[in-house]
Amino acid sequence: MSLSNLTPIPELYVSPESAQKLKAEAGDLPSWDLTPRQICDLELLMNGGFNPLKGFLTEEDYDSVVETMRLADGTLWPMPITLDVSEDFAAGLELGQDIALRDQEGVILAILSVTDRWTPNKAREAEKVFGADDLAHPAVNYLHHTAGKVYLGGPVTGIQQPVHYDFRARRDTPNELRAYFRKLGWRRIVAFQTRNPLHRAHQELTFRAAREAQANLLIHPVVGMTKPGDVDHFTRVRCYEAVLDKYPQATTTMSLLNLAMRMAGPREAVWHGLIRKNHGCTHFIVGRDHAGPGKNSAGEDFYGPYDAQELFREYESEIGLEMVDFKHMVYVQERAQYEPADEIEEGLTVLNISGTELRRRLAEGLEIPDWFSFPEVVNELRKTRPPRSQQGFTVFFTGLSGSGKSTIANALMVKLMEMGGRPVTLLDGDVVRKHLSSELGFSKEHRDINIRRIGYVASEITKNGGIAICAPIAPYTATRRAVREMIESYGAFCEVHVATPLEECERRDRKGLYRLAREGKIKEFTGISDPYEAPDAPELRVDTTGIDVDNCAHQVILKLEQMGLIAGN
Ligand code: PPS
Repeated sequence: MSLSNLTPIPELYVSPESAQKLKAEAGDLPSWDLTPRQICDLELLMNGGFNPLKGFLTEEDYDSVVETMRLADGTLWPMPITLDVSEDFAAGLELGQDIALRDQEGVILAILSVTDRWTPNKAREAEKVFGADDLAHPAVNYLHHTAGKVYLGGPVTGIQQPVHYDFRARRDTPNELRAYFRKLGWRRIVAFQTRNPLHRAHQELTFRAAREAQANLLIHPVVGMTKPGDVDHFTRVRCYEAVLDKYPQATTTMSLLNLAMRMAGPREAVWHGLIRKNHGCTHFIVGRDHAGPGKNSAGEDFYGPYDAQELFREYESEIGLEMVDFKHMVYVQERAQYEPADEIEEGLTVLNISGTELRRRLAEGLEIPDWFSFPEVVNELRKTRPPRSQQGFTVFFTGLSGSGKSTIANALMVKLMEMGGRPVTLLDGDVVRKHLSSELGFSKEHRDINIRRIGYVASEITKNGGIAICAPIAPYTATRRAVREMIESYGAFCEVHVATPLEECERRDRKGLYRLAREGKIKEFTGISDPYEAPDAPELRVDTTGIDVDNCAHQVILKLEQMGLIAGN
């Protein structure tokens, strides 16, 4: 079991000539524009990374995978790989029909022969696959808020690989890696899955894992989709390249995997194992809390720290890959070296920096000791994550019409401009509706589009180091959450609930809209004839009743200081 079988595995691509022909004919087919996650899934389907799958799961396979972690024929497969689409698109199809799958620029990557179409029970999928129907789980949130309502299934005919412009030399299909191992005579290969930068502890544990398994090492980082908020893959790959030099020459290689992770802990570990088996590996490192999604909405871990190792062990022979348990490595000061935490005698000084502590040190511009990481890695991280007081951020006001959002937002803008250092942009509700969303009304659908547009612009401002101040009503929790996610991948998000009560807003009725709404002359008016879902846990809540604007804006400034976003004097 521990010697690799490096013969090629089946791919779903047709010959270049057939691909050319299919492409020419596909112009007449209905087209589905793939989402970023679907592009990742499709790439691994086509290149054999998801072998033995031959396409997107049928309904029967899906049910079986969800319930039993097996395809309907009994083959082990723990993750539903489904093509989610909109109801409108699905309604226009007939079973048996071919559809063209296109990337975001419209290039046809594959043809899907639709054999199945169904509306999944997403709550059941969440419970069974991710362990809880809890929106704090990133994949459950995706399932309910991003994925389409209908699933299509059927075999895929591969036309061409998704195009990547970055790190091309570092991307390998399973067959390319197999050929590489074959060429170098590597027969035992231990894979290390990662979505984080590598520091000295990781280097030490992977090095030890390879030694223990008497295997060569494949560092196999995920560059498709990882957990929201992770260090972007461009930075990570530059870090990995720096660390690669620290391994003994000719024992180790690195290849990038365009996988869209689901953070499904134990099931994900089994899935990762099958994927690495397809890539020609014989051993797989499974650590503490493998592919863990973080805390659930009750503040507890979704999975036990060793659940993934246990499930993997149960299926080890079926996966066909040996597990190498992750040894939690810590730094022993007296010996000036890393050792497994469970092997250290009492009385020695153990040093460790957690992920959270590292982020804090980077955010505050503090020193990161040499025993923890490599100077090259720290340097890369600092370039991407300057201290918080130099990063972009977004202040997002939400509240009823007339609650005082715009007035406070204006005051805040002036105060921030007085401080200087970063450009400030105000995306006020009325201004946005004039310049960005003039065609939109106030239905739920239109409000959501409006807020997502604001979120998008704010995320671009944040990404580029500016301050965005938004002040729409933004009445829906789910949409505000989506905006938060968009922005938090680039910088901080400070939600301010302007909680002035409805009676007070109506009493002020600055624009005379409440009167018209009461008279039924304005439909769907927030607070009167349309809902407002107040935020549960905003960074700050202010009520303008009896407090002047300057004071409210000052409260926001204090909050921003507390969050480390503006440096105190
Ligand atoms: S939303 O829900 O976030 O998209 O709304 P927003 O873009 O902030 O627009 C709010 C301003 O539009 C005016 N207006 C209405 N508000 C709520 N409901 C209805 N039906 C409506 N029709 C017009 C209103 O003046 C809001 O301005 P603010 O600044 O909030 O008082």
